[in-house]
Amino acid sequence: MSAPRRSRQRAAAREVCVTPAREPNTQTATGTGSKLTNRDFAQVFSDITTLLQARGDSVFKIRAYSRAADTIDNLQFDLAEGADDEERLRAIPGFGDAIVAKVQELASTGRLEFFEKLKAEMPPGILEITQVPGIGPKTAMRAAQELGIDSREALASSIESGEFEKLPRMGNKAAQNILRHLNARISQGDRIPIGTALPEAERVMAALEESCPGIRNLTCAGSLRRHRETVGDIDMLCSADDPKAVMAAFTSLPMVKDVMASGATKSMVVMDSGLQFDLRVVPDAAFAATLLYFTGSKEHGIRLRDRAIKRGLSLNEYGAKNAETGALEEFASEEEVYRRLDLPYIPPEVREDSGEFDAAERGELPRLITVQDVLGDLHSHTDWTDGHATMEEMAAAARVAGFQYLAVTDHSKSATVASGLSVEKLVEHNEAVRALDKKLKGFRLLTGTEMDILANGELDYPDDALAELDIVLGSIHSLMHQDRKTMTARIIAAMENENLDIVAHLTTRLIGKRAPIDLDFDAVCTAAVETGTVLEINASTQRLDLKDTHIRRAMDLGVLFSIGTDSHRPRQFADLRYGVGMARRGWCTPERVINTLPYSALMEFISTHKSERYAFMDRYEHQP
Ligand code: DGT
Ligand code: CA
Ligand code: CA
Ligand code: ZN
Repeated sequence: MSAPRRSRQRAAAREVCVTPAREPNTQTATGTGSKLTNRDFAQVFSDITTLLQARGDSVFKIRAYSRAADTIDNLQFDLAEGADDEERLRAIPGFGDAIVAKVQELASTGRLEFFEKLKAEMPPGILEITQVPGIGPKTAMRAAQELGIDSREALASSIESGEFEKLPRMGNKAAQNILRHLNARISQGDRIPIGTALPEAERVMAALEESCPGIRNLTCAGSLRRHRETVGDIDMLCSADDPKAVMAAFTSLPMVKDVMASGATKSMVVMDSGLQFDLRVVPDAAFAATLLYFTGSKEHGIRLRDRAIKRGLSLNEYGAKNAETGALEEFASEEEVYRRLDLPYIPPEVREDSGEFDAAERGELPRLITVQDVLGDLHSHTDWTDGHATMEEMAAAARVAGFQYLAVTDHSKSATVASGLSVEKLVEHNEAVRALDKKLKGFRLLTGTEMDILANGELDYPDDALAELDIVLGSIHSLMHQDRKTMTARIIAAMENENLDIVAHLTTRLIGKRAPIDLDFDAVCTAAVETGTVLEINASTQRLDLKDTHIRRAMDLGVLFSIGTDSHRPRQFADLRYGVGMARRGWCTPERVINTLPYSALMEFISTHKSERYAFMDRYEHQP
């Protein structure tokens, strides 16, 4: 087990570019001086696609740009660096004269005249409001021209005033749904999704370590270390003998855009990514106490200080001061601080003052699941449907990421946007999975599907087709605005089918973009336990679904989980860590997650009748 473990850590460390939630990039490539990434190029082409669609341009032109955006997103080399090599550009599928010229212009000047002109010709706000689910380019155009809507805020007030729903083919129900998605975004505010923040923090930490050899113990703290799904800013901490040198290195990193504050031991900067970073430097002896303090949460810290006072200590950023003698006790680790306060170590993810102190006192803090506990991935896509790599490439990448097995779960027939597989194609797909599985040594593939749960809870494939598969995921991909009662009944009806193993991304929310479906969560959990169905913790950075509070509640209700990366590209297997982070925040233990089972035990689990699977998992003895 030690070999794959090492390789997964390596893969995770290399992974500095986890797909961020797509944002309209209003100042795309307008020469900030820094080199464009492939994502920047792809974003420009995808924005062009949107604008051409809005103005009703030719479908061929639209398709050319949208295809270019997609291709660039999936490119294996750096476009900005390779842009001079015209032959290489022309070899890229779909790169004709127009695209090649635009890539070169962008790479050399940082802007694109064609794009700037297009933006100037169109009403403002099109790119912003097409980001809202339910608003396509055509609707955005009509909203702009007929109602003067030029921003999310203007859109929200137009819906609230009842104007917006009068647009052709809109109506009150559709308008209200758009408003729900808008509100989901507003409640996130300016907070950054962890899928953007963590890779960005790793990029900055790597650069800082390189430019400042004297630095020790560099780590993130704050909400990022606690793995919250969004963070306000990024807090970092380190120790060093020469704090001034660290501050100088930090504030002059190439990615720093603005220095907001810079002191002898503390600086605050804004990076070119727009993210705000705080860095503090302390002496080695104070590091543990400071880390504890700046990891938070604030509420957890307050409870810790209360406990310290009861023991005649005053806890601060440097250590614990004896209230009588004034002597400062220092600590070599966070564990030591907790021990001094008669507590076991409490992991950062559960430091939210939500019951961790009581559990710790009673010795009932669970052993939280780790990335190393997860042995296989049960959710992935290939180019058989909407994935961007072949089955062979995905299997190889899953293995490199440290997994021992992988379920290939392409989409079912109703998922037309994701080019779902017909029943006949599904049979071919199974054969392909089995054939590849035979070829691979020391790695196993499972056949599977991510199948739509239809409007009334019926499944998208007939039972005899499903019975052939190792893993059947069921997902809501359509009719997401059903009312609570209908939706709950729909999901429970699907779970009652013996062939449905796992419900994937239950609430369908997209962080900051799409509101969750309305459902009776407790009723779904109860039905999961009763029917022997597993609920997925989807690790995709846009989803994180179930989220922490759901997982915690479902743990209490006795639910079993799987953690799936939902990878559509090879690099996304590294997203496992985000799902594990959510699981840990939900107090989830390895014993409750079926893909901590070794391959043979997992196969036993799925060949057990659904009604006996929970009992199987209860009986199973995990190796420590
Ligand atoms: P964020 O940035 O909004 O996602 O949340 P945090 O938790 O990272 O909060 P932040 O960045 O304001 O501060 C980092 C940590 O510093 C926080 O988790 C706990 C500690 N801290 C900050 N302000 C206070 C305070 O007023 N009292 C206490 N006890 N701790 C604080
Ligand atoms: Ca913070
Ligand atoms: Ca902060
Ligand atoms: Zn899905």
